[in-house]
Amino acid sequence: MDKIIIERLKVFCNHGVFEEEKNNGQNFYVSVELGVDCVKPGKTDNLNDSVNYANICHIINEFMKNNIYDLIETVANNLSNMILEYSDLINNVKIRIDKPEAPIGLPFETVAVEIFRSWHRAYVAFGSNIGDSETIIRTGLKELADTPGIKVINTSSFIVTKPYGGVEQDDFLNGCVEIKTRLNPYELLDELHRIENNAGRTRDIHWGPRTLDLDILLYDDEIIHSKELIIPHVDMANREFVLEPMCEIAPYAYNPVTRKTMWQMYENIKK
Ligand code: PH2
Ligand code: MG
Ligand code: MG
Repeated sequence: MDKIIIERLKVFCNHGVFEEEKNNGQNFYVSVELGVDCVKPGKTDNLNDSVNYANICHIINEFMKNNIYDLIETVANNLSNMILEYSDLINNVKIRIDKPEAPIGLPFETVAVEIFRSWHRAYVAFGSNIGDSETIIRTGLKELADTPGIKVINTSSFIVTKPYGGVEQDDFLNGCVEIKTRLNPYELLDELHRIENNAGRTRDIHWGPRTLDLDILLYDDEIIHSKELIIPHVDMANREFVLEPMCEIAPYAYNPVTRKTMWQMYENIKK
């Protein structure tokens, strides 16, 4: 990926754990690498096809002067969020904040933090079989779209499906969404749980009736097996209620473990 680079933008401001740092201020130096595709602006010679680095410098300068944080980690994190949101052309950002005058009381060159943040593509399945499922799902999807760091790109049709998995219960309303997110998989999971809880979700019977279920199907090509989270979704290949809506919005998205596309998995099980 091409980059636009800003090196050591100097900002005098007041971040720091100690009162004297907050009162007196010191110099910070901000270095940024923006992941921006330069092919199009390289041909058109039009700034509208790229990201104006001067604007980024001013955003950084103003944010750092108008806020006071204890940690440069927090400064870097907030800056990365603002920069990723600034333009759809920015795919990722690396930020380094140097604080060479930090009050350490020993000779040193500099101290710094460096973070890398990116947009990611994820697919989330939704389902409901208690209450007014259509309204519950629409409300949940609105909350998803309103969550900072999540943009809903595409939503499938809602389909009525027979319960899968052996528990006798009412029919479901199912579908899935494609999102772009700057949250990591665990942050995304927390937001999905928050939205499920807002819909009155309780967790009584495993695979039982639910007001709203939001499951991460895919997150880029990542493979995660932890106590809290498994990605890709383990049972995707057996679930028509997942594969049918996925084939509508992303037939060529694939499971990075089995390397099967949604279309291939659906062809294998559809009746
Ligand atoms: N979800 C389950 C179990 N069974 N069946 C259908 N048709 N739709 C679902 O969303 C569903 C299910 C557990 O998440
Ligand atoms: Mg589920
Ligand atoms: Mg679930």
